[in-house]
Order: sequence, then structure tokens, then C-alpha cells
Amino acid sequence: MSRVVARIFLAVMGAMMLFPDEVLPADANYDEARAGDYQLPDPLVAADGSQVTGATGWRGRRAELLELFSRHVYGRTPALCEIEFATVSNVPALDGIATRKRIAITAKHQGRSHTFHLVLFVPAGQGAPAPVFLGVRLFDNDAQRPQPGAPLELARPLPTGIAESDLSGDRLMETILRRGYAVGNIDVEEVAPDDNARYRRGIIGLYGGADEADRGAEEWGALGAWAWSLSRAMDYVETDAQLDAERVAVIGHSRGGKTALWAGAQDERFALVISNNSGCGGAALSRRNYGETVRHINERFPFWFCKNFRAFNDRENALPVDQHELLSLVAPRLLYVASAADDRWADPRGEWLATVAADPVFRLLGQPGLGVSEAPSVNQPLGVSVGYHLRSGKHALSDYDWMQYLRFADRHWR
Ligand code: GTR
Repeated sequence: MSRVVARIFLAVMGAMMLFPDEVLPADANYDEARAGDYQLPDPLVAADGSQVTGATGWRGRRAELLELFSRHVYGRTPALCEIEFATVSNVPALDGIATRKRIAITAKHQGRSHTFHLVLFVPAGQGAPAPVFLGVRLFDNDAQRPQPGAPLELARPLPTGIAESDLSGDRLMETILRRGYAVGNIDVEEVAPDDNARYRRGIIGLYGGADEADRGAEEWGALGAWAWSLSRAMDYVETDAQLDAERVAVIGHSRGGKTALWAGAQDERFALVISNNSGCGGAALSRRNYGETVRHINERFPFWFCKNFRAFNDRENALPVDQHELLSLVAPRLLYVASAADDRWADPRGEWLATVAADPVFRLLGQPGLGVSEAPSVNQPLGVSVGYHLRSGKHALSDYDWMQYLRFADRHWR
């Protein structure tokens, strides 16, 4: 190998190690004219062809959809085993405006056990139980001053539609706490490591064995395990008198957004479900050929979904479900979907169209839903019980996004 070739090779390897997810496949389509002709399955038509006309019919249809997502997309969530909580620490934090709790959550199964941690920041000195935002990958569990998102990198003056009051800067955690909300995070590395070679070394191995060769076609993957861990965090919230289990939002960005949606779809205790730039396998329609596709995601992250999902690589039209039906599983509860205009890999338009296609289910169940149908303008949040915004800028969970979620939660919960 010549020295030049060797150097290029090392540079590329270096970049891949630094930004393993940033090396995106070159064959993605970004031409709206080639996004494809497709027909979405109707969430309100049951498998036997009958129309769902009311809340009772929806219960049955909901069960059908959950079964389809389990069998073909995310894999099956194992039946609940024994769970134990232990408070590892409970100390003042962030100059006294919060307490920081570290909770060990231990799952036991057939004489073996696995432990992971929930770290919670709870606003101090509140008379009433605090509503909670729960998610994975929101912040570093070991940081003294964790940030559950990033300040939006915007030049001043701000673009039309964003006011200074829409931003919180680098004091995001403080802002959320001062507004009376608690925030909890789970480290996915402790639940199911985010790595194809190691993802079974956690909760997946506890239930299903450590060997990849034993993996069944419908067995859950890392996203399923992460979603499951958020339900265990919810179990904990129900035991803590400082927290309000009736007002818990499950939130996540990108793969964390896919996780939040799958958790919120299955577990109806989450009163609000927030998807931030969740893209393929999250809020974006799989049938649209734009940005990341089912094949791309299965090839790069074969351990996120169940094996059956691979049957739909380049065959999205054959999927018995599409992602608007995942969103519809949140109904009649509160849903918020957010996209970023430059986040083409996640297909912002596909996220919006999925939200629109889910909306009839919310309305059938007596909720106002989006309340509009015209396409959103940049930085103009819209919606009533289903919220949506298209932020300017790149793929990120920014302070702008958080400020909209706080506003939405305030509007419905205060
Ligand atoms: C990308 C992946 C996306 C999204 C993103 C992230 O590489 O293709 O589906 O999950 O990572 O989580 O940041």
C-alpha cells in the first residue's frame, strides 16, 4: 500500500471511529419527485376489512397494530419479570435547585439478574409532585451539570419565527427544573449496549441468552430493550411521591425518539409522547423513499429491530404497517412530533405526513389532534393535542425544541 493510500485509509478509519454514525450511505434519495408512489395502510381499517368506528373498536385495532409492530418491526417485549428498585443516592444538585437521585433497577429472571440505573433531577422545594420527562440518551448520567439537549447554534439576529425567549442557552436543565419539571435518563449502554457485537450483554441476554445464533425472528432488539427500560423507569415513578405518575412524558431524540415512540405506543401510562427527529423506524413513513430507508437502517443497525424487519429491505410497500400507525397508538393521549429542516436523512416531510395520517385516530377518540392540515412553516409550532414543529437547522435536540415541549406540556398540564 502506498503511503498516500495508507494515509487516506487511516483518515477514513479515524473519521469513522470519531463519527461512526456520520458516514451515511451514498445511495439515499433526496429528490421529492422520486420519493415514490405508495398507499398507506389505514389505521382505522381492521385486519378483517371492517371500519373502526368508536373507542371500543379501536381497542381491538390497537391490539392488532401492536402485534404487527412486535412481529415485523421491533420484536416482542418479554413478559415482565421481577423488578426491584434501590436508591443508590439522593443528593442536592445544581446549586440546590434540584435533588439528584440515582435509582438502581434490577431485573431478575430464572435465578439471574441484571441492573441498570435511572438518574433523575427533581425540582427542589415544590409542594406538589412534579411532572416528569423520561428518556434514554438525554444526558450523561455521571455529569455534575448535565445538559438534556444542545443550545441551538444560531447567529444573531435570530431567524424570523424564533424569539430569544424560545431559547434557553446552555442552562437547559436549570430551565426545565425551574419550570417545575423533573427529568430522568437511562444510559442505554447499561440496558443493551448500542453495538452489534455487544447488544445482548444486558437485558436481552438475561431473557434470551447471550448468543446471537439463538436469536429468533421475532425476538426484540436494542430499541425494544431501551423502550422496555423506560417502562421500568415509569414503574419507579409510580413509587416515588415526589413525582407525578399521571403527568409523565416519554421523550427522545433520533434513535432515542424511535425508542420513546415504541415505549409510548406500548405503555399507556405515558401521558405525553415526544419524538424529536426520530426518522426511519420512528416518526417517518417507511414507504417514502427519502433519506434513510429500511434497508439502510437494517444494514447499519441490524440489532436495533427484530430479524423479521429485514424482509422489508427495499420492499417497504409490503410492510403490514407504516409508522403513522405507530403514532396513532399514542391516541387519545398527547403526542408531539418535531422535525428539523436540514435533517434530510430523517425525512422531515415523511415525519409530518405520518403525523397527519395518524390524526384521524386522535379525532375518532374525541381529541382535537393537530387541528390543521396545511403544511407547517419553519419555526411555527402548530397543533392542539397533537403538536408538531419544523425547526430550522440540523439534526439535534436543541433548546428551541425543548422550549416547545415545555410550552406544550404547560398548556395541557397546568
Ligand atoms: C443515524 C441513524 C438514524 C438515527 C441517528 C441517531 O445514524 O441512521 O436512524 O437513529 O443515527 O440516532 O443519531
